[in-house]
Amino acid sequence: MANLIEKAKNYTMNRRSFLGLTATAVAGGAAALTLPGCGLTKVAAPNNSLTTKEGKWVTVACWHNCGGRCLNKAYVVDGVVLRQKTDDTHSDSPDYPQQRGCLRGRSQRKQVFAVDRIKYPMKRKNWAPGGGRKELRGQDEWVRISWDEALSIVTSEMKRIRGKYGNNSLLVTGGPEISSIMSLAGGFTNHWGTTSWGTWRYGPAKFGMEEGFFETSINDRLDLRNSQLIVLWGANPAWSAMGSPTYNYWQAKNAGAKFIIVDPIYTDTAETLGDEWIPIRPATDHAMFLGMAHTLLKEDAPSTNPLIDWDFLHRCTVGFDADHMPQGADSKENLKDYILGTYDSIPKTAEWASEICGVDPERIKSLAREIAQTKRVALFTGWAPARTHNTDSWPQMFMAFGAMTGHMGESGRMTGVSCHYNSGNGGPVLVTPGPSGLPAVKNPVQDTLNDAEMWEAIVKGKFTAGYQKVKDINIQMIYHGYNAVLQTREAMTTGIEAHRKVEFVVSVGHFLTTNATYSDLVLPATTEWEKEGGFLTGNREILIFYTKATEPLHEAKDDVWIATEIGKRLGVDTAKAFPFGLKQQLFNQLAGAKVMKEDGSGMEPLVSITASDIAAWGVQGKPQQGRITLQEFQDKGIYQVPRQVGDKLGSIAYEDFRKDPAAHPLKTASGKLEIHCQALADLIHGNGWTEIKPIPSYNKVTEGYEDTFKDWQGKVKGDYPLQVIFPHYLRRSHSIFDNVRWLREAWPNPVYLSSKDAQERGLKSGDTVLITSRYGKTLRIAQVSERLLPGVVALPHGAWVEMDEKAGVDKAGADNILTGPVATGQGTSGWNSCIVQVEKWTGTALTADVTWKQRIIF
Ligand SMILES: Nc1nc2c(c(=O)[nH]1)N[C@H]1C(S)=C(S)[C@@H](COP(=O)(O)OP(=O)(O)OC[C@H]3O[C@@H](n4cnc5c(=O)[nH]c(N)nc54)[C@H](O)[C@@H]3O)O[C@H]1N2
Ligand SMILES: Nc1nc2c(c(=O)[nH]1)N[C@H]1C(S)=C(S)[C@@H](COP(=O)(O)OP(=O)(O)OC[C@H]3O[C@@H](n4cnc5c(=O)[nH]c(N)nc54)[C@H](O)[C@@H]3O)O[C@H]1N2
Ligand SMILES: [Mo]
Repeated sequence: MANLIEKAKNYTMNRRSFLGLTATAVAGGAAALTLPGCGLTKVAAPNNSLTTKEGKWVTVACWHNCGGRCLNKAYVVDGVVLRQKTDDTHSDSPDYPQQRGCLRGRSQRKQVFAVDRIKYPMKRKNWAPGGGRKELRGQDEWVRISWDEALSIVTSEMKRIRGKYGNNSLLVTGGPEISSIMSLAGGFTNHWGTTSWGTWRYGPAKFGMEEGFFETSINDRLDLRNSQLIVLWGANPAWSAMGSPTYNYWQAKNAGAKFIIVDPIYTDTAETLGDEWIPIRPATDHAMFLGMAHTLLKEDAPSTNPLIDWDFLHRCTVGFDADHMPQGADSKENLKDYILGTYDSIPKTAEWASEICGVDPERIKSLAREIAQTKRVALFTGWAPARTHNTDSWPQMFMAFGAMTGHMGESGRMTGVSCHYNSGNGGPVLVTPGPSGLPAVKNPVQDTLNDAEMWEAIVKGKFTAGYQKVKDINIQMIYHGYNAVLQTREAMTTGIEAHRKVEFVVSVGHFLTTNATYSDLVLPATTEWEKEGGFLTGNREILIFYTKATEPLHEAKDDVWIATEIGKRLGVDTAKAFPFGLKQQLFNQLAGAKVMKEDGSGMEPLVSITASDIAAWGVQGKPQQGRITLQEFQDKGIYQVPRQVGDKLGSIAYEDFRKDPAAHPLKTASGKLEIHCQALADLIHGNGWTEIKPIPSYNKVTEGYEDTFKDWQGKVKGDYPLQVIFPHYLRRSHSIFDNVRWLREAWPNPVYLSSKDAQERGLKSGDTVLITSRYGKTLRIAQVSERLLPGVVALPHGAWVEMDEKAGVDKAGADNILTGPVATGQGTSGWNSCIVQVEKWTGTALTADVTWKQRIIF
């Protein structure tokens, strides 16, 4: 195996030979290499013996949680990936686009074959049963150990801790494999949250959006070309939805659509697609919508200036005005009177909104008019504006405005979430794998910690379990499976404290990530490239089937093996969780894969399987007839449903409902879209943190714009005068890829500051700055830009924390060092409501992180 790594290194270290090998294959990705200051200075002689050997192109996994759903192919010789390419399975066209990868996917061999992979099980030098010197977690040395010793330590600590404190003292933060085994072993404390969707997570199903609506709240991409105006509200597909979304939007632009982007940043999306950019303060979107709604209510005149779709409102919604209230509701509690200020004497005018959101009142009004007067509008939002504290009424307001303007349920007209892999492409899934057949195992422990409170619960021994229900909890072990929670959940400062408090911490993963750094024991896991295979789903039109590129590297083991070995040592019947192996699971998913019939009338089997396929795979199964052969699916590695304008596979969200709401009711008490929704208010109340009204009234955001002032009326700024947001960044998929040097070089991870804020602080691009919040401090090199609204700071999401313990300062720009344990509403992760100060750093200046020492242990 060591030899294999050496071979890979010889190739990956040699920039010139890399360029020679890949000049045609990675035209897009190669941009990364044209920048100066490459960290790859060590040039080894190329190992020519591999280049002369015949290899094979394999569809490999691009398995990270980014917005892209792209084809990634690797040219493999002797288990070494010599180059990568992307979709060339068919020629590209707007209707039937190739699924092209980004520079992260194309750098993936740099990740899988990296010198900083965790190669062996290892323990902290000063660890002892019970924790040893726990305060050294995060700064200790590592000692290589055998798998046998590692597994014995894990299981003896688990047994000891659960014997002393009970099963709910074991926190498992992720990994379905270990979760199943631990469930069989008496259970564990789980955690929950809204990481991605913010307040779109649990609330919208209450007021009438379909469960899993994120797939089905907007029309499909071909219909998008029928929209005349596309509003992207807090969505940046050019950065956070790789692959086809921006290309699909581009087709709508070619067809004549105008794009308006509403975002604190003049994003690459605004630059690429935008006709107009409206800069808005973070977490103030709800106020702006109220201002727009007020404008329409004031100016609407049904016969001379129709701006509001009263027909849609009256037939399909409840709660907008006093005459259309749900049963039992107080008729005064309607949205219209709230907006007009009938009972609270505060009309929510454009001027009222402007004070909060920072957009000129005339611009608020003109946008409202334009949306109302344009016939076919796509009103889209990403999740980012909802990843804010105490904005549980924002999704309902967004949908209420869509209903007011009637942009729902017709061609070219839609209102909803456009984000991640469904960006600009809604509708039911057209091709899907079958189930793996693994049984579900129920966790007998009920306790579950909300992400916002998770670390605090460990430190303080209490957590919120509902309205006026605070429960005791005594977590003493943390098992980190498939996740990066110490890095990616709020309140990392408290998180580090929690990790130094408990008796045992173990991590399973690929690199010395933040989770691993603060553990006692680290277990090396295989990447998807070293496993049997799997599927990439999400984009409704494609199913990617990837297979193994190389055997497990070093001493890495897959999560099933690790969980099973732990289970055996705990005396669990592991066959209850894993009755058969990975190959059979994969086969079951292939045999059960379904694709939509061409006439749209239902699903049919995707894959033809013969008796000899079954024999060759060595699995249990029956031959079947499908659309493509198993061999073809494996060779291509993708099935993409052919699409063309006018086919039967399109989708118009809420079309049936709009036509006949009585025959196609929504899943609400009234069967309609509930602009007055008691169930939503009850949900928030029941969680026990905050309260909202049944109508989408404005709630002050915790750590939002208002909180940047110590005196709001007098407009006197406080200690944290700036709002920070955390764009999902091209260098990484969350925390993944942060250590890949090509990507570090291409995307240096600065903090973006507006020129105005920089000038006021005497800062210029290249200066090292200190960013301070109520909860922590971090350093970054400043990038001063005209592309940011003054008052807003943008720190890219996901950099691996690098604490200077003495100074109490992180050097890497880790976003969650700045966020705090603030739980509101739906238990929302409110990343984009966080306030900070930025100042010049007087200590040692930072160097670009591509020059930093890699975390190579052995
Ligand atoms: N401040 C701030 N924080 C945020 C966000 C934000 O906008 N701002 N965004 C949030 C969002 S939207 C999300 S979805 C979360 C993401 O939060 P996470 O899911 O915690 O983040 P990832 O970085 O994707 O972490 C995945 C980890 O799993 C590991 N891994 C990958 N494959 C395997 C495997 O096969 N086995 C094992 N054992 N491990 C594996 C990877 O190496 C990586 O460390 O972050 C959230 N955090
Ligand atoms: N490159 C990359 N792509 C990713 C990911 C990644 O880590 N890296 N992660 C993936 C995952 S899991 C998720 S959940 C998605 C997240 O996808 P998004 O939520 O769309 O991503 P963000 O970059 O956080 O935000 C999108 C835009 O919203 C703006 N914004 C932030 N706050 C506000 C606000 O309060 N109001 C308004 N109007 N605009 C605001 C930001 O400036 C940004 O331009 O991205 C996915 N795609
Ligand atoms: Mo996410």
